[in-house]
Amino acid sequence: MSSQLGFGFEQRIREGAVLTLSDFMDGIPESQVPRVFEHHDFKGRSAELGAGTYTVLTDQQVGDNIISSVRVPAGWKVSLFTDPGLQGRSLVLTGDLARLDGEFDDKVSSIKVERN
Ligand SMILES: [Ca+2]
Repeated sequence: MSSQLGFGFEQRIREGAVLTLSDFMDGIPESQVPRVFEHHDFKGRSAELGAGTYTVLTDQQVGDNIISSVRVPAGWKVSLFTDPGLQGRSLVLTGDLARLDGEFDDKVSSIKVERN
């Protein structure tokens, strides 16, 4: 992927590092960044995810097998995966989803976030 942000995250993605929000937030208004939620209807604990590849989900990203809804602002694409390392079943979102279905609810283990 090409870097529009210029923080050098491509190198860290290749190395398989877990990226944190602070790696990407500089200069991007918070409301324009995708956010994942612990519960349906955008409730519970939540975390903003800047552009990048989250090969595992730490508590900073709400956690593994916990996410139940996702806000995706216009211009973003969020790909959810049921296994770590962008493996397993996948679901691509380009808009808000208030209720993940049974295939993905509490089963998301890695995420790719891109700007369209
Ligand atoms: Ca949940």
